Amino acid sequence: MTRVFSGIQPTGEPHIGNYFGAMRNYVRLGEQYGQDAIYCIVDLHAPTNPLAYDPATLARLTFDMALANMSVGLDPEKVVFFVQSQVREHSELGWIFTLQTPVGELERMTQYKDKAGKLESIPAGLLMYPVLQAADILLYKADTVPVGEDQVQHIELTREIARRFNHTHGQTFPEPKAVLEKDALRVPGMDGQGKMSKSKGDTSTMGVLESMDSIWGKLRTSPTDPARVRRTDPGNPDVCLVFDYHKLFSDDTTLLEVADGCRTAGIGCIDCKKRLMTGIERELTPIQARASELRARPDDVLGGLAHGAERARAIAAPVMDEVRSKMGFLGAS
Ligand code: AQP
Repeated sequence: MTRVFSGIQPTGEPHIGNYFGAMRNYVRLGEQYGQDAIYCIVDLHAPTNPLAYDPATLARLTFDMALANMSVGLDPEKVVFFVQSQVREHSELGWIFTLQTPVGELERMTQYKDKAGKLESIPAGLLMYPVLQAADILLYKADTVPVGEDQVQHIELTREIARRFNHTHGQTFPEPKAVLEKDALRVPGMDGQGKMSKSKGDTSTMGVLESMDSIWGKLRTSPTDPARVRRTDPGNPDVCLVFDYHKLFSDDTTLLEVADGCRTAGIGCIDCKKRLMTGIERELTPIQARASELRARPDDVLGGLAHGAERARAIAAPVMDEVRSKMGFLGAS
């Protein structure tokens, strides 16, 4: 039996990296696996990065993340969709896994090194992030995890954590595998500085719910092939950020035309960007229209999440009973 689990952090407005790398996949797998597709807004993870956490906005960002996912097509009636802090078992299983995970393994995680490198004082929670993530996945005995490429190392660690627990306490958890969206492994940021990331802020991201004017404002000045200085210089689409976005948003004909136009200097960068805007509008406008409708009915969003948390608890409770019993806790059934 396949069971899918994935989480998304409410650390900012969802962007097209999240959308193409993960959210679209959530919907597709949700259609296929229904109640065995479990998705979670991982709010307990958000405060692990003090640069991206603000208590005054966490609740709004959590709501907006739910709204965005529902607008993209995630149906809380069909799948299980909820907020992590509403299911206490995540924290409990996370603690149990910290007991068995060597600190050295956690210090090797690339995401930890990237984020810790920017901080003067590193919260222990940042180091423990992938342990809680393993608990998120294994609490549901999920074996399939749709994520972007940046999360593959964490999923490998989850497999290791499952193996270690099974070895010590007997077969309990599956060893889950990451499922990647091959066309959107690592969507680059609009500033041209590495992957698009919520916590890098507004200059890096193209928001799923961002207005077309605002997107155009950033796209107009975003970097292209640095060797193409004048309009008459031929360019190389393979080193151009805008062409990376064309691959996500444009149809095959447009893709061929802009690539050819760039190489022969037949199209200027601004015209190329305008053609990209057509694809962006086509993809995001219907999502944004659904988001506006849903925003007028906040109880539907909150009700969907509450219903999801109830279903999640029903799956998680017997798994935690099993874990407590195998750990030898007094009174565990
Ligand atoms: N640029 C990206 N390209 C492809 N996939 C991406 N994902 C994130 N950025 C890209 C995937 O989106 C899912 C949810 O991500 P997350 O919220 O759990 O955290 P993240 O990977 O750390 O994403 P951000 O935007 O970079 O958030 P912050 O800045 O808060 O850390 C994941 O499956 C991720 O792979």
